[in-house]
Amino acid sequence: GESPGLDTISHTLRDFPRGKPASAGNAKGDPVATQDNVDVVVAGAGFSGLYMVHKLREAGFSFRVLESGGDVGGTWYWNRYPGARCDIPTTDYTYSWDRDLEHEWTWSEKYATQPEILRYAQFVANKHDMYPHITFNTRVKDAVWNEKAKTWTVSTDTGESITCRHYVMATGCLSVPKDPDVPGTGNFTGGVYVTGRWPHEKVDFTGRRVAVIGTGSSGIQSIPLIAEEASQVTIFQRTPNFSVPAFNGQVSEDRMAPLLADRDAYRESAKWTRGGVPIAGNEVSALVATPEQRRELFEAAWQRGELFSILGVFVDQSANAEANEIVSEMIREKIRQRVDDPATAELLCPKTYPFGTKRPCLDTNYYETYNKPHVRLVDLNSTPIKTITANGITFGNETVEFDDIVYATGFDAMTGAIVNVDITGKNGNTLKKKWEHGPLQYLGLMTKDFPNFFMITGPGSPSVLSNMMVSIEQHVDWITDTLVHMRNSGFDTIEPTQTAEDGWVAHGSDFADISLMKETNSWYMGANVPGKPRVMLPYLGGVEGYRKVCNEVVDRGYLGFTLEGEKSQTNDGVIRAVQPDVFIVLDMMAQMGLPPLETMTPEGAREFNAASGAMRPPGPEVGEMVDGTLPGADGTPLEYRLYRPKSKGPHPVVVYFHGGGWVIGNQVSDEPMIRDLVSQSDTIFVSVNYRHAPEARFPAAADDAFAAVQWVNDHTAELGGIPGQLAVAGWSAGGNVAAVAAQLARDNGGPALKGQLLLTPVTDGSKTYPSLNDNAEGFMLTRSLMNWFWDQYADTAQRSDPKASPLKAASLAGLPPTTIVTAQFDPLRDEGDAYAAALSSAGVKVNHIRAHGHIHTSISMVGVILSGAKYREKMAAAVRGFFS
Ligand code: FAD
Ligand code: N01
Repeated sequence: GESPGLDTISHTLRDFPRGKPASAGNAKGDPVATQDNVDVVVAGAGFSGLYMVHKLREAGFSFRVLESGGDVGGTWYWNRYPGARCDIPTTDYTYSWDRDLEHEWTWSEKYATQPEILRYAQFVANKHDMYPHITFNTRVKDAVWNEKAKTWTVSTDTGESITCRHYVMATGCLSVPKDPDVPGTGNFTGGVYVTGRWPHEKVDFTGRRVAVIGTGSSGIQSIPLIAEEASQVTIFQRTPNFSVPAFNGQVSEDRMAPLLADRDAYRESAKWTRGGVPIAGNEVSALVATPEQRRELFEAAWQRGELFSILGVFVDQSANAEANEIVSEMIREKIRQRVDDPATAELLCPKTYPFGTKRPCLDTNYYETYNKPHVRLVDLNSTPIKTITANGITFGNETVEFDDIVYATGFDAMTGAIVNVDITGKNGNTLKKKWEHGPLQYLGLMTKDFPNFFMITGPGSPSVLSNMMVSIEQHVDWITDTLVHMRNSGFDTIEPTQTAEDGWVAHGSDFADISLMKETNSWYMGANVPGKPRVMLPYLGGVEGYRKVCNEVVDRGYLGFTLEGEKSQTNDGVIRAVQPDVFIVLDMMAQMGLPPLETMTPEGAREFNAASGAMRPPGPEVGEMVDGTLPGADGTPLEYRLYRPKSKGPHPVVVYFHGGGWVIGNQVSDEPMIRDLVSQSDTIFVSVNYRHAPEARFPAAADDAFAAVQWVNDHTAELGGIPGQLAVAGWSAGGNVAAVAAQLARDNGGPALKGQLLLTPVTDGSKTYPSLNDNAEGFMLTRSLMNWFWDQYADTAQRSDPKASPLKAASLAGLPPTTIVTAQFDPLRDEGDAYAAALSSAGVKVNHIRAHGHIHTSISMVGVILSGAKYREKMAAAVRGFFS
């Protein structure tokens, strides 16, 4: 990232705001707060810092606010470029904490301009007499924790040193412009402008030749207005952005109506939405909708001109690439309609990443601007900038002269302002060092080894993915409530535990893993700043889900925090340990209040299971499905379904046994997972039903399983299989009978098996493993259901028989290569783990896959629980491995 021009640019950045005296002090000339020992220091006087002032004053804390800019407003103080506006309707991008404000201030437009939003911030600061608390033109340089005194010492670039108990960074997510990493930036002698540090006086581009580098929101908002003045505008585009028309103007009726009807209810409802803006959710899948339905839903969302409507046309567009492509293409069609020249239109159409994985833009006349004769688009992918010269830019094979260069190149987002301050916590640990590979934090609010250090809308919180006003208020409330709680309870310090922090970071990355966002080079991923670690910075769980988490942490006695003072308290633990999508499904099921299976008759349980199975996505297509019967151990015909891959046979064959506690299910009850495994492993699966308990108790199921394996082995060629290429597989009770069948095959002279694949199997009913108690309830398969299954299947005495509990076999030597998948929150986890360990000790080749954050049933839920997909991939790879 070294470029000769950085110094000049940094100098330019430092110099702003131009025309204002860079003296420390209070903007209004009131006496400036001068205390050097306070309860709380807040850095930043944007909307976060201002609300902190209100809350801290209300709670009776002493405090100082330090702001590097010359006035309040933060983002809206610095970003004065032409066209700067909000992209959340201003009716929603509004404080809710002052009820009267709702009547005293009226936004003039759907999306207010920067000057209006800045005036609003100033209005609030004046109304609530906040200015005397804020020291302007004063930057926090470093902050050091004093472990003995339990205080922070905060130092400024004006030479002040302030001691405080708590240090809060309200320094903004998009407040540090990224150093323009373009070669030769320092050579240019014309006008240089950075959107995020725009001069206070109007910049007049009339008659000038202007280059704009960057086509994010700042570029897209400013380009049309620059083009209205300039004689020539050349836009240097690296990655095109998706932009939709803002349709700015009057606030729409349907936005205003609910607000006017009941403002409190409206504001409250915003707090319990995904994005912090009340909006009717769409439950339609793009993959299921007809072309007409798609068009209708898309046009309706388009006409609203709102980010959250176009981001939520279809329920699956943010998680499913195919669904996303449907929306992406409809937006591209619109872009093509707006741009006259087809070649330019194609360059403006984003094609390298899914819609929504970079922040989309709302524009006014952006694409139409390219229809003007004096506006030119340069594609940096085909003609990169070689260098900026004294009076122009050399790119491709040409050099073009410019009077001005506008850098709309974005920000060092979310972490930039925080690590810009040298922060030293316990034992000399620095935050820069700790965050070298990504922001390690708990709830985006605090970080271990840095007691009493808080961040507002920090990395790890929904932050920039939400209406920031709603998120800012929630964070400020949480922080001040915590400070009040500490004061009332005699605690001096608060700090997250290692367990809690690790758990939250893992939860954040689990979310990223199931989103389309992690593949895209966006500032959400830190990918816009050279050398910045690539991690998902904001939390993807939404405003509502996150608020629940924060509230639950408090309700559970500050779970994951150590509080110390007159007394000391640590409630260690992880707030969200199950996979995010597993959590959502469990939450939904809990709300449905379904009756436990074990309260039904076996027949009732079977019907219930079949009915819920009928609602699942079917799983991927396979080549062919053939139904048949084969003779069971006692001659009873057993139904089977054969799943053939699409490729030309013959194929290896897996004999598969379904789950269902030996009581429920049948040869088709695990079909979506089987289809997925078949298509991924290119192997035939023969899923065989077996006799069920209580009608046929132990050992009927086990004997049937072995009989089925023998029969399939004898008929491999007729079934389209490769003789001798045979393995067994099963899930849960099916894993149990598969494991038993493998032992019987070993002990009865064949058939020879190439492998066994056991997904969360039952392996030992003879004793109670800890996981049966730890995961007894709340994870679908419960301890009481498992006990009920066993009671249906086998007497207590029979459960020590290796045909019921394969772990009890005298020897496990000589069994085929084994892949076992166990799930962290499965009551059966420990017996699966024990079987894997015992097989391994007996010399069997074992591939033990531990599914972190999963439950007994989640890996089988194809198309519902996305986080299970990677385990099915591993299972399919294991199957291929058996036969390679
Ligand atoms: P900021 O407004 O960034 O304020 C932080 C302040 O801290 C700044 O004034 C900065 O000077 C100061 N500071 C930083 N470091 C230090 C230091 N070391 N010492 C002292 N002071 C320091 N969000 C939305 O929800 N909706 C929108 O429509 C929207 N539009 C946006 C448009 C633009 C152009 C940009 C850049 C962002 C937009 N955002 C929007 C995000 C916006 O940043 C937030 O909505 C919100 O304004 C952030 O407020 P804040 O107080 O947390 O941070
Ligand atoms: O910054 P950005 P922004 N050479 O990072 C390009 C909020 N906001 O200031 O995509 C050439 O989005 C870069 O290209 P690429 C909003 O949240 C809101 O526009 O990295 N090009 C990209 O095109 C927004 O998302 C509003 O390939 C280079 C652009 O510069 C966030 O702030 C308005 C380059 C940067 O886009 C940031 O927006 C403004 C290089 N070396 C901002 N480096 C509203 O509308 C970067 N680029 C409310």
